[in-house]
Amino acid sequence: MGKIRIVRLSMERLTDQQHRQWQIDGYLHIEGALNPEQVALIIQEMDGLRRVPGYEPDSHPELPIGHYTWQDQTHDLDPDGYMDRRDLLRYHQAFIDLIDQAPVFDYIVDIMGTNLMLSMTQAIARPPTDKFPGYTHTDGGESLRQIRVADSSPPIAMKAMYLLTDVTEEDTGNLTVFPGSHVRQIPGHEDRVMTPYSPGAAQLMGKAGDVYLFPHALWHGPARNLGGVTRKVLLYNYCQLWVRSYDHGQIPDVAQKCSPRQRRLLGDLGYDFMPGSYFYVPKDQDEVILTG
Ligand SMILES: O=C(O)CCC(=O)C(=O)O
Repeated sequence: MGKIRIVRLSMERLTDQQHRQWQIDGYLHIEGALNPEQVALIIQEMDGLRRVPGYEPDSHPELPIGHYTWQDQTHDLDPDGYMDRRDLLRYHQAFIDLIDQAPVFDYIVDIMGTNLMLSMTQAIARPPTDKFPGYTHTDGGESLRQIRVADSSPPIAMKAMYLLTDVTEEDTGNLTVFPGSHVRQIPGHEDRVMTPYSPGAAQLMGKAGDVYLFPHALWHGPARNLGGVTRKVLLYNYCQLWVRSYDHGQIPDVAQKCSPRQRRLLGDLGYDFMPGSYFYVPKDQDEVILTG
C-alpha cells in the first residue's frame, strides 16, 4: 500500500484550478502533451493508414447509426483528404504508447480514478471544404445525453483529443464545445438541431501536440473547416471499467504486445472472463494502473 502511495505521488495531478475548470466548464486544454517528433511520427503513421485495411464508417441502411465496418482502405487516398479510422492500436507502437502516456494518462486517472479502461481509438482528418457544416452531439449514443453525473463525480466516460495540426483560427475544423453542458442539459435540445453555431458554442484553438480532455456528456463536435489546412486529430476514449470498450467485443490480439497496465486498460483482468468479472475490479487494480 505504501508503495502504491509513493508511485501515485509520482504521477502528475491536475492543479486545483484545472479541477475547477473541469467541473465548471467540462473540458481541459493541455498544451504540449506530444512533442514535435511524436506528432510527426503519428501523422506519418496516420497518413499510411489510408492504404491498409481497417474499420471505416459504414452508413449501410441495415446497420445501426455510427457503425464502422472492415474496409480495404480509406475512401480518400490523398493524405490531406477526409479520413475516419477506428481501432488504431494494431497499426504501430506509437498508437499503443498513447494508451497510457504521461502526463495525459496521469490526468485521466486523476479525473476518472483507477477503475478505468480504454474504450476507443480513432484518427480523423477533416480537409477544408464548404460542404461540411460541422455537427454537435454527446458521446455514448443516446445514453450519455440523458445521464449527467454531478460535477464532483468522476465521469462515466471521457476522451482525450490530440491535435496533430494547428487550429489557431475559428472555422478551421475546431473542436466546438458547449461549456457546462456536461452537468446542465441544454434546454430544448430535443426540439432543434444543435450545431457548432448554436448559442453557447465555443470554438477551441490549439497547437499540434496539445490535447483536450472532456467527458462524453459534454455537447461537442467539429466546426466547419474553411481554412487552408486539413485538420488531423487522434481520439482516445476511456470509460469506467464496468462499462466496456466500443471498439472490441473481446480483448484485442494487440494486447499481447502491451504492458500489464495497457493490457488491463484493454479489458484483460488477469483471468478469463466469467459472469461477475467487471462487477468489482481485480484486487491488483490500483497497483497495475498506478505503477504502469
Ligand atoms: O472533431 C472531429 O472531427 C470529431 C470529434 C467528435 O465529434 C468527437 O470526438 O466525438
